[in-house]
Amino acid sequence: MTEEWRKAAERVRNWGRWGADDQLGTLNLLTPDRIAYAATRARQGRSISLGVPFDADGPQGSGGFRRNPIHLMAVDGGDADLTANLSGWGGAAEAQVTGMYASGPMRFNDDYIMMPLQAATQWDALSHVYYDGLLYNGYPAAAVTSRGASKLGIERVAERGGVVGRGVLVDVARHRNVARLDAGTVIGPHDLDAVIEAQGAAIEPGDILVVRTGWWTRFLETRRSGEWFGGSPGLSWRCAEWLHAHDISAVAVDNPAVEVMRPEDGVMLPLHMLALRDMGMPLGEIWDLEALGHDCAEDGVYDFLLCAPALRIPGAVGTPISPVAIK
Ligand code: UVW
Repeated sequence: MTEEWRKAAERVRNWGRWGADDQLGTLNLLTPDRIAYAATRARQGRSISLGVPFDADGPQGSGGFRRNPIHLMAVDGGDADLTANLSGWGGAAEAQVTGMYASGPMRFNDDYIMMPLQAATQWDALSHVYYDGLLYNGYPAAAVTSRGASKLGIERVAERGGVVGRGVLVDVARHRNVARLDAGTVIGPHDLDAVIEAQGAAIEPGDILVVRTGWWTRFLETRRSGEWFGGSPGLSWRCAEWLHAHDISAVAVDNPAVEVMRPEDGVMLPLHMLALRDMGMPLGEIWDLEALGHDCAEDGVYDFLLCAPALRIPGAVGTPISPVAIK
């Protein structure tokens, strides 16, 4: 790790800022005042989905340590025929389904999903990454075991009712008049300033920064997940001090990892480390910002009420989400 990166890590580190036992990090900046203010940004009653599909055709491919979701039906209408035509097929399940179907014309369907919590649109919990053996706020890496995260699990976010706040879209691709940024494009702090100034929505403390690169459309075009991950444009780790100085509460991008996926100064996932481990700032990945981008360009309004609650999964290091922007 470079000296420059280490020094930046010290400058942005929020450990102790909200108490020695804090597990929420920058979500502490989403105060009641800021949430009430965010609600006033929903003025026209338009709700825009920011989530990508959780399906077998998703961005995880089949080769890495993650897989695409597998969706299985557990009960469906065809089971009525099964109970009628194939007695003895399923023990207790048969008894249960027969009992329900035999009692009248009303039926039900049920299903399961098997997937990594990081399969598609998600928040990374603060327990997701670490270095030098320490997690955010100095918790030991050993706080995360095969039984889950005993500290900094995603349930902390869910229990506090988050993530809800004022979102601000920074549409870097549209600002540059391109459908999407080229592979490997690095977005630096000055780029954020330039786009925000052109768009006209000033950043305020506690805001959730939502950055559009257009990169999600590349995946939809090719469905080649390896190339999509490896070529991703995104934020430079040098944006960490910008995020810190502006008191951003969370950052979400339409790419796989928020940051640019090319080595910057020899550090592995450098912005991940500064955001999650040093600042305590949740990262939102694989968001679909196409509809929001169009909407903001049309009415010239780049802020909105953003609702992206975490699932309450004790000990999880991330959560699938289906965020919405309400304008
Ligand atoms: C890792 O940091 C390993 O994954 P993600 O980009 O999903 O947060």
